[in-house]
Amino acid sequence: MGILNSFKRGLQKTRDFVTEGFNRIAANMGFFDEDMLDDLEMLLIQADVGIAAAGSIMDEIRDEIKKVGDISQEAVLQTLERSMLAVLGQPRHLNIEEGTLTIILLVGVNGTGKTTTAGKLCARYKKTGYNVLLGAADTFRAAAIEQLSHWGEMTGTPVIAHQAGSDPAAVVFDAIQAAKARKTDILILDTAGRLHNKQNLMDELMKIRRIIRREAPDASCQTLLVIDATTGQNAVSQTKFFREASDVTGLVITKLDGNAKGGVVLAVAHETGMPIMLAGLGEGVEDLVDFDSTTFVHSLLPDSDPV
Ligand SMILES: Nc1nc2c(ncn2[C@@H]2O[C@H](COP(=O)(O)OP(=O)(O)OP(=O)(O)O)[C@@H](O)[C@H]2O)c(=O)[nH]1
Ligand SMILES: [Mg+2]
Repeated sequence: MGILNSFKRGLQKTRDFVTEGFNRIAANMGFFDEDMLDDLEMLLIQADVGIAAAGSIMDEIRDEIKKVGDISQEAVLQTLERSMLAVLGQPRHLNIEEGTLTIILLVGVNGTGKTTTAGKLCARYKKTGYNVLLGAADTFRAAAIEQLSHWGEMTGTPVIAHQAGSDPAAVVFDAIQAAKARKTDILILDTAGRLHNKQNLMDELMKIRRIIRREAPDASCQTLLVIDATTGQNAVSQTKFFREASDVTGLVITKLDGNAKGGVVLAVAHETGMPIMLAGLGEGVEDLVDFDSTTFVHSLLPDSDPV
């Protein structure tokens, strides 16, 4: 399936909500007056675009109308598309550097999809011929280790794991040694999303970071913050917390298929300025795609007539 179709299918609920809403607002007259622009702003906020991002998008639409004077449905749609793309910024994909170890560290609050994303990434890279290793650095719950081991079995990938309750930094240490010994291309590390308190979690992530820097100084390390799209504006505050605890290099937004609130991607991009690298569009192994701003926006909005 092409990437546009994957996005369209995954974002179906948000797409229906936004597309139907837009067409409903525009249906009466085929052009936009001030009240209709207010309705459009409300629609964006209801799709979880966030007040600030929605405000910035609407400012651009109003400015364009003032400048050009075109209030047609088509013109508004085109400016909407353009300003959404501006909010999303330049895309950055998760690149694997050849000839050196790549470490992908997955962080995020509990239940956002870290372990699932680890499994999906593992399957993706195995399929393209990389030598992959999984590290179960979520030692908080026995079930977490089992869950990752299950992905390991499914994809034929070795998993470095210790017992539940052991020190996650020790797992990371062992996983790095194993990766070096086995000439692994990509080491994917799963971490805990919940500890006894926030300080514990922050300390643990910082310790993991120190071990990686010390034991694998030449590795290319990507720390991906996994965010659940269904948690709405909460996602923005999570990003701020994790950026302090770990050197987040990019975001993974999961469960975009879960409800009609996929607009949260725009809120997160606007509020944090972090690149969104991957999108989770379902629970299946194939349901993880490189985030593509243009495809995302095209999947959200009604099809515009080519100009
Ligand atoms: N619909 C949907 N479900 C997802 C997606 N990604 C993960 N899930 C589901 O979300 C649930 C939690 O996923 P996990 O991968 O266990 O989340 P986690 O962050 O590892 O959770 P903890 O280990 O408890 O911190 C599971 O039921 C997954 O199948 C997605 O993109 N779409
Ligand atoms: Mg997990």
